Amino acid sequence: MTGSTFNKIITKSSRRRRSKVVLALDVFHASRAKLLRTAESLLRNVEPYICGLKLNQHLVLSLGLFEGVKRLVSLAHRYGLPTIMDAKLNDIAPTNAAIAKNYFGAGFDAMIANPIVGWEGGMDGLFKASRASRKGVLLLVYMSHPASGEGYGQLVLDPSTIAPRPLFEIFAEKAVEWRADGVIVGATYPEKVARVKKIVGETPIYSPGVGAQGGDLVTALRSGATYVIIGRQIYGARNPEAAAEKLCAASRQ
Ligand code: BMP
Repeated sequence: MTGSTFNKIITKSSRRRRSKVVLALDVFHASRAKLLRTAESLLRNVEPYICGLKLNQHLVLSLGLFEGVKRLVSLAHRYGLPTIMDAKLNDIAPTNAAIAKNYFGAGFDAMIANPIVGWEGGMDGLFKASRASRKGVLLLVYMSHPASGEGYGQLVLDPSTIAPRPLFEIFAEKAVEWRADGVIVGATYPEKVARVKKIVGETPIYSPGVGAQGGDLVTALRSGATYVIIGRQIYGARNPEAAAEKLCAASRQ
């Protein structure tokens, strides 16, 4: 649903910067002080070419949520960039809600979650906490890694239908029903991106797996992705700024 608060923020950021690239800042360094400096300097250098920042546990575990990570989130906000916490939440409602409230407390604008736990007593807690804080929820629908089909591609007998259906199609339908702010579909499976697009319509599709995992940015966007999530192809490049600039330009086509 494009009208949500989180969608408004990222749409505005994407239009203003003319970029559909969300940076996955998954850097690591044994020295925590060096790690924070590296992460901050990377963000400073590439910020003109991205429309959002996604953090995973890489930085949370090393830098601490209310210490280094909160500083990074504030830095992103100073540039006008929305921030997504990739915790892939996957628990009972009170636990999901408590984890999300911590991340929202540190300033994050949206959470990534796994719809496998279902609504009642699972995802409902997360959506309630997110709506109360006017934050976003993005749901995994088809992941980017080679074994993704073992889970998301399974044919299941949904109680509402007679014939077996791929699980990811049901997740895509649930994302619409639950009014998620976006779905995640791997750029490594452009045909899945296209299929999900048909189901979710205006709900934005975030597509990771570009570059290092073999996915192609332009193919993903042409297949229906709204944004691409990119990590190593930017922060692992000899010149991250030049890499981000090139990917940003490619995302405008
Ligand atoms: P990279 O561009 O370096 O492959 O990083 C992709 C990022 O997106 C990582 O943070 C990863 O955890 C995340 N991700 C993914 O790669 N595939 C998915 O299906 C879902 C993800 O969140």
